Amino acid sequence: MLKYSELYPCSNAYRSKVSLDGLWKFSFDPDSAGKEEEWFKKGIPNACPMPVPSAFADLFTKEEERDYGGDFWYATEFYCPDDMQDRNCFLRFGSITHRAAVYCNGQLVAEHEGGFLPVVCDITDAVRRGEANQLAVWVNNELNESSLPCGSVKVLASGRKLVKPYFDFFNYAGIQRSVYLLQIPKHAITDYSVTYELKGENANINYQAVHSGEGSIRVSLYDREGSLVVSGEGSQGSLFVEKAHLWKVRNAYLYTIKLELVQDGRVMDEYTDRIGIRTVEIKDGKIWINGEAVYLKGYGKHEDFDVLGRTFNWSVAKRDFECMKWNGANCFRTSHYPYAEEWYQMADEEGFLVIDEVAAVGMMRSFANFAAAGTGKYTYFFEAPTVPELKKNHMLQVEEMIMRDKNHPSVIAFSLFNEPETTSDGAAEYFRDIFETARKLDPQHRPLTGAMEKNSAPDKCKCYHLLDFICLNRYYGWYISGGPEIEEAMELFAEEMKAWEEKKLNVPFVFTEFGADTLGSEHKLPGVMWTQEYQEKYMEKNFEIMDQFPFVQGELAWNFADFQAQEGIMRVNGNKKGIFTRNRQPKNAAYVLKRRWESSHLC
Ligand code: GCB
Repeated sequence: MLKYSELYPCSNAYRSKVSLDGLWKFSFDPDSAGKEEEWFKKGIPNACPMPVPSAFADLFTKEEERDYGGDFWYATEFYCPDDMQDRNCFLRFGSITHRAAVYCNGQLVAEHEGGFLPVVCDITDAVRRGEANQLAVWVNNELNESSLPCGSVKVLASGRKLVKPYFDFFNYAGIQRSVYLLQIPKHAITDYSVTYELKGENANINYQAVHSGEGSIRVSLYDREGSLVVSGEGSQGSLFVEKAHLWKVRNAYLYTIKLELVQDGRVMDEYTDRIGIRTVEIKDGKIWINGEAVYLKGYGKHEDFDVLGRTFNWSVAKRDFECMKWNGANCFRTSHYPYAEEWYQMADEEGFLVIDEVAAVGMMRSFANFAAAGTGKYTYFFEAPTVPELKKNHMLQVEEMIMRDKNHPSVIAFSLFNEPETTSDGAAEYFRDIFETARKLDPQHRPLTGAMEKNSAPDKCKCYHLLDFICLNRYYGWYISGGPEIEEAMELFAEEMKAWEEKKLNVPFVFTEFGADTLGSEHKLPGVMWTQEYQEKYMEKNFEIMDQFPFVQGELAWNFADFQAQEGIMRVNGNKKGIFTRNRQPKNAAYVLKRRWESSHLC
């Protein structure tokens, strides 16, 4: 029941959700002693107060705390009311990064691998109703070559563990999303999905609902004003919507769908959600939403903000959407992991298109994949003994992501990787299976893709044929021939594009990354690398090449905003490729994108 809790928590006459966010207790466990010493029963020693949700790293002032790698614990007490004895009881964490074990009153209630998708614990038997309950959570933030994302751990001479990501963002960890106590009827709606067919000005919503226990399903659809549009009965069926209001790009219309579980004329459970009628199709080398071709304009993003780290925050999300709307964007990629569900809710409301990415990043053995990409260096990643375990985790997380996000109208595609080594037969076999699995899971059969770095060249890549549209991450004029050599870089860029063109793939290409590190403080005329003037020039030059190839159907600049990354000689307190600063103010290049994205030739 409620496997992965695909349904976002809601409260109504049958269900209750109570937030457990607040000040919890927190303790590092560098010797991994907690499980054996039963801290989940005895309480966690040397605890300090810690907000939940939060990412602990940037809250501390000592290096060994910020950069901590290993086990750590959270604990809190929560009260469970006793007026819902007939309900099942769950805890739902939006995510726990990267792996967790949850204990309720000393009893293990869930274990979970993967740091970016919900952790749901059935505590019906463990909870004490009408009393205070003890909750303890073991967390570990280490990375290895079978975790998503990939990385490794180095033990320093001092004995301290240092997590070494194979990717370019800070390894923020902890309970970074909200926690809810849920009370759900014993016989409940456990999942639903919708698909759409447009018929002239009308539409069919094909729905499928899953429930536990006896009973039958009743479905009702309400318009924006709350008026009933159509209703239906049965676990699956079709709702005919006359003169349907479509969910359009940057012009969203959301209906409310209400599902009820009825037994002998009595409603046992109800679940409501907001859905949008829209179709997605890849055809004739273009991306079509509701039968209209759309050019993707926007960003690769991160969940990242000063002090908050990767903690979800509604105000940051709101500001991000306002900035993206201001410069004419219509799309973003959840690079490089599934974001908090609230991001997708906002995208649904705002009519943004989302490429939803699983945390399959770092599948190339390199501590600076951004620098290693394009060098031709080969690391035999998909020939390692860790691959079967990695693949198992990858498949599970693809499944959890699709289960969680399948009903969001904003989600128009799933990205199943970022920059793996795609040049070996091992990779081809690995990704064939991942894509096959994903294709079976999505009821809407949305396009599947993955973002490919420079080594995934037209003559070397063994995986591009799996992608419904091809996503390229390219840094011509930055990692490749930057600064005074930018004209040469553009020649190389055009050469690569011609090679793709010659393949006559007839699928759309989207640039999912292109960018130049730029310090908000630096100006120079004429521009040099790291100045705002250079970022402007870089963007303009790249666009000149993209515009020469009609099969380019989208451009998502890297990155929406500056973000925190691991320390190193290539990063100045984080990655500075933001078009906006980390506190969400525009750099000069934001105006270049605004002019371009608001001009009609890209519509
Ligand atoms: C990439 C990665 C991204 C990095 C970016 C960069 O190719 O996909 O995670 O942040 O390059 O800025 O180097």
